[in-house]
Amino acid sequence: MLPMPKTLYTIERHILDQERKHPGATGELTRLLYDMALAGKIIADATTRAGLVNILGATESINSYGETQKKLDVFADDIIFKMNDHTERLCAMASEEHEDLIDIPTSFGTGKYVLLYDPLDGSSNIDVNVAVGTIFAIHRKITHGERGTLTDVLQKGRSLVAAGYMFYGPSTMMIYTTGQGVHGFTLDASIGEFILTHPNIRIPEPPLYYSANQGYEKYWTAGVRRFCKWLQGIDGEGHTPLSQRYIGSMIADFHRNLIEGGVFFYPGDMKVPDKPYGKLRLLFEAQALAFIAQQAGGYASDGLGDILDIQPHQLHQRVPVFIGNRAPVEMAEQFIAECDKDWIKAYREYRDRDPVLLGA
Ligand code: AHM
Ligand code: MG
Repeated sequence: MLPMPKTLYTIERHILDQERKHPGATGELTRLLYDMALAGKIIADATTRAGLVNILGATESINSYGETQKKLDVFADDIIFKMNDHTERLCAMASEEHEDLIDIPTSFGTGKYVLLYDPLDGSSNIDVNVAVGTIFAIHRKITHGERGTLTDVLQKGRSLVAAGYMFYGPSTMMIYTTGQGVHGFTLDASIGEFILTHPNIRIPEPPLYYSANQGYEKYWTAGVRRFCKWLQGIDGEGHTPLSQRYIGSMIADFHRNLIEGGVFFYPGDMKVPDKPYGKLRLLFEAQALAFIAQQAGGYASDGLGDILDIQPHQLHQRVPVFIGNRAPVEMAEQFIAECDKDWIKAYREYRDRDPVLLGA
C-alpha cells in the first residue's frame, strides 16, 4: 500500500483560501497568481530541458542595458507575456527585458492590475547549470483610463498587492505573498502541481549567512566595507562570523537567507561617481523581494531606509539592496550613515528625482 499524505494542499487551494479572507475579492488576483504558477511550471520545464533541446546560448538581441539576452530569457519573457496578455486582468505589464511599458494588445480588454516581472533572474548562470529564478510583483491600477500608464507602474513597493518568485533549483519552488505571510510551494513534477511545503515562512534568528560579491570590495564605500567586516565578526563587538555564500543568482541567495537566516547585499558604490546605485532593479527585483522579506519578519533597505518607501522615478531605476534579517540590515544603514556622506549625497540625488519632471 502506498503511504497517504495527511493533506494535499495545492497552490490553487491555497490561493483560493487566501482569497476567501477578502470578502470583496473578485477572484481576478487569484487567477493571476495561478497563471504565474503555470508560467513557472513551463519555464521550469524549459530550464530543465535547455541543454537537451539546444536552446542555450546567446541570441542576437540585446536588452535595454546592452546586456546580451540568453534564449531562455527570451522564452521566459514570452511565456509570461502570452500567459497574461488576453486575460483582461491586467492593464499593462513591464519586464526587465523590455525598455518600455508593455501594452495589452488592443484586441484584448484590460483589467485592474499591473504585472512587473524579471523573467529569468541570474541568467548569466544558465550556461553553467546554476539555479535561476523568475521574480514578479503586482500592483493595483491607479489611473482612470482604460489602458495602464507608467504612473500605474511607478508605485511604491508599499502599495504592492502581491509578489513572489519561482526558483528553478534542484526542485522548482514558488514563494508568494499577498500581504498575509509568505508561503512556499514545491513542484511535484510527477503530478505537475505545486504543493504547500513551507507555510508561513519567517526568517529565522540568528542570521547564519551573508551573500555579496566581495570581488567588488575595491569599489565599495567605507561604510559597506566596515559592514562586511562586522558580518565577519572583525569590526564591532566581535561576534561569531557569518558564513559567506554567494551564488550570483539573487533568488538563490535570497531564498537561502530566507529559509536559514542571513543577509544579501548588492551595494551602491562610487566606481562611477554619477552612477552610485548598484546593479539591481527597483521595480523588477528589489520591490518584490523587499515585500516578501517584510512579510517574513525581515527587512530590505537601500542603505538609507526601507526599499518599500522609495517612490520610483523611472521604469529601469536601480537600487542598492541590503536584505534579510532586520538586525544586520540596520547595521548596514548605521555604518553607511557614519562613513558614507559623499555617497549618500550622490545616491539621494539619483533616488529622489521627480518622476513627473522626467515625463513619467
Ligand atoms: P540579471 O537580472 O541580469 O540576471 O542580474 C541580476 C543578477 C542577480 O541575480 C545577482 O544577484 C547579480 O545579478 C549578480 O551580479 P554580479 O555578477 O555583479 O555579482
Ligand atoms: Mg534580474
